[in-house]
Amino acid sequence: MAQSIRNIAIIAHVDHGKTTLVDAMLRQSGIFRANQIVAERVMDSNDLERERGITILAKNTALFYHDTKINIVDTPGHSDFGGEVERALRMVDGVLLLVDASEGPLPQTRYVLQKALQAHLPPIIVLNKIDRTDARTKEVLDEIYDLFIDLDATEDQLEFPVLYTNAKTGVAHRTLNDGSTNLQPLFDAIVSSIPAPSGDPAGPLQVQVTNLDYSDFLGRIAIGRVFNGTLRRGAEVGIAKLHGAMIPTAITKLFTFRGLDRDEASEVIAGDIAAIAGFDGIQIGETITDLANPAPCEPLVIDEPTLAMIFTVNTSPLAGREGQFVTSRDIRGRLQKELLTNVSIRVEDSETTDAFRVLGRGELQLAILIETMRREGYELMVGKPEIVVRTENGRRLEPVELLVVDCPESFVGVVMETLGMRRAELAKMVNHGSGRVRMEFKIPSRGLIGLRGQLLTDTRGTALLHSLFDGWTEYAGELASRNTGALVADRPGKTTAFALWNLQERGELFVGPGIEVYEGMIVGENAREADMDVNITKEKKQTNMRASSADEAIRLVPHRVLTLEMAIEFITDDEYVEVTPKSIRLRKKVLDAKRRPRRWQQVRASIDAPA
Ligand SMILES: Nc1nc2c(ncn2[C@@H]2O[C@H](COP(=O)(O)OP(=O)(O)OP(=O)(O)O)[C@@H](O)[C@H]2O)c(=O)[nH]1
Ligand SMILES: [Mg+2]
Repeated sequence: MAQSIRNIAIIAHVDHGKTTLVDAMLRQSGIFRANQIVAERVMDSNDLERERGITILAKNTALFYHDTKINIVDTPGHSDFGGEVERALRMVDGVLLLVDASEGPLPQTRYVLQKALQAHLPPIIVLNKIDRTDARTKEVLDEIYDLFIDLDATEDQLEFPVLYTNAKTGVAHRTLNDGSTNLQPLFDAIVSSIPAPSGDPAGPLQVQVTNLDYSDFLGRIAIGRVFNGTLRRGAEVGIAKLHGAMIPTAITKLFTFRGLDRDEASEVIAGDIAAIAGFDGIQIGETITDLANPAPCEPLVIDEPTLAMIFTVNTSPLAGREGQFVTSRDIRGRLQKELLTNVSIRVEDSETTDAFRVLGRGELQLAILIETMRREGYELMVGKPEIVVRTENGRRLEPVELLVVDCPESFVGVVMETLGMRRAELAKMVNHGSGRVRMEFKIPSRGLIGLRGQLLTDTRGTALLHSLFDGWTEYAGELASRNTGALVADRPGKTTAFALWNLQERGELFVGPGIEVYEGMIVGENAREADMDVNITKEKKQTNMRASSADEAIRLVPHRVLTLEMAIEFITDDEYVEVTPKSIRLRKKVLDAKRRPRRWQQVRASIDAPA
C-alpha cells in the first residue's frame, strides 16, 4: 500500500525555535507513550547540544498525522553548521521557514531561504514566539516578503502559507487570535501545501545517502531518501561511489523513522526516508542503486569552507599526561573519521607530518570538533584561525561577511569604532524605536575572529551579532592583531599565591595558585602591548622578620578561566592553544625565551606595513 508521505526540513536562524517546534509536533502526534518521560528539545540529543542549547547536527524524525507520514529534518540554525542544512534539503520536498516574531529575519534566515529557493522547495512561513511581549508580527511578515523579493523569488514562490505559532505551548494559528489551541493548522498546512514526493516505486532503485549515523550494534548506518524504486531487505544492490566505481553489496538491515525510534522494515518505497545498516565503506553523497540498471544521483555540492586552523601534535612539556590519543597518527585517524560525516570540513596536510590544516565554516564549528576530540581522549595543539585566501586571475581574494549587530543605542559609538578598526563598512542602520539599534556591515571574515568577545566587553554583554558569508573580495591588507601582550612563564614549576599576587597588577591572569606551568606557557594577558616573561613560581623569601598581617592573607583577584573558544580567540600567530581532556593551556610556539622572537616587534611590523 502506498502510504501518503510528506518530507519537510525545518530551517531558521539560530534559536528561533525549530527544535522546540519539533518537540511540540512529536508530542501532539501521539508518538510518545502516555507515561513516557521525554526531555525538552529531545532532538538535541548529543552532549554538546544539550550543554550549549543549540542544534549542531541535522536529525531525522517522523510522525503520523491521520493517514500521512511526515518525515521531518530538524536542522541547526548557527551559520557554522550551514553544511548540515544544505544536505538536509536534499531529502525533502518543502521547508518550514521559522522566523522569530520579534527578531525578524536574520542573516541565517536569508542563507537557508536562499538555499531552499534555489532547490525549488516550497516554503511554509512560521512566525514563531508570538507570545513574546516585543513580538512585531506584521512588520516581520513584511520583512519576510522583502527578503523573498530580494532573493529573486518567483511569483509562485511568494504564495506561501503563513502560520503564527507559540512552539513552547504547541499552538499554531492561521490568523492571530483565531482560537486555535493546538498545532492542527500547521499539520494541515504541511499536508495541503507541501507536495507529496514524486518517484516511481517500480522504477530503478535510487537512494542518495545524505547523512551517516553509527550504532555499536549495527556499525555505520546510512540515511537517505529513496528517490526511485523500492529498497528491499536482502536485495543485491550497488553502491555508486563518488568517483564512479560501482560496488555490489546486499542490504542486511533496513529501517524507517518513527518519533525517536527506528522501525525495522522489509521494504522502503520511493518517497520515504530510510536508514540502512551494513554498508561499511559508504559515504555521504553516494547512491545506492540497481546493479543492472545504475542511476547515480547528482553529487552534493556544499559551500566551501572559509576558515582554517592548524591541528598539531602536543609538544608541550606536559604532553601525554592526560590524554589517551596523542600521536599525529591518532589525530590523522580521527580527522579522517570526521570527514566521513562532516561534509563541510576539509583536512589538508601541512609542511610537517605532525600538523594538519583543518578547514571549516567558522570558529564555532572547529571549536566543537576540538571539544569533541578532547572529550574522546585526544591531546592536540591548535593555532590561530586564519581565513582562506584565494588567488583568481592574479588577484588575491578573501571572504567577506554580512554582519548584523544589534545593541542598545548608547553603545552604537563604541561598536562602530571597534568595527572600523576591523575594516567593516556600515551598510544599513535601523532604529526600531525600542531602544535597540540594528546595524548591518560588510566585513572581511578575518575581522570576525575574536570579535564576539570584544563586542560583548564593549557593550557589557548586550550586543547580539550574527554573520553570514557574503562572497569574495579583494584582499584588504593586514589587520592589526591583539593589541595586548602575553604574560609568559619563564621557568617550569608550580604557581604560587605570592607570585600571582605580585603579578596581578600587570594584567589579567589565566591561572590560579598551585598550577603546573612550563617555560613559554602563557599565564595571563599583559596590560601592555609587549609580551613579558614572568616568574610565576616565586616563593616568598623566608625572613626572620615577622610577616605583616597583610602578607599572610594574600588576596588574589579571581583569574579569568578561558573556555576553548575564548582561548582560540585570544591567541595570535606565534601562539598555540594546548588542548587535553583535562586542560586548556595557552603557550608560545617557541617555548625557550632566549630563542623566541619578541611579539612587539611583530605587532609593530604589522601596524607599520603599508596596506
Ligand atoms: N517565548 C517563546 N520562546 C520560545 C518559543 N519557541 C522556542 N522558544 C525558546 O527559544 C529558545 C531556542 O529554542 P530552540 O528550539 O532550541 O531553537 P532552535 O531554532 O532549534 O535553535 P538552533 O537549533 O540552535 O538553531 C529556547 O529557549 C526555547 O524555549 C516560543 O514560541 N515562544
Ligand atoms: Mg535546534
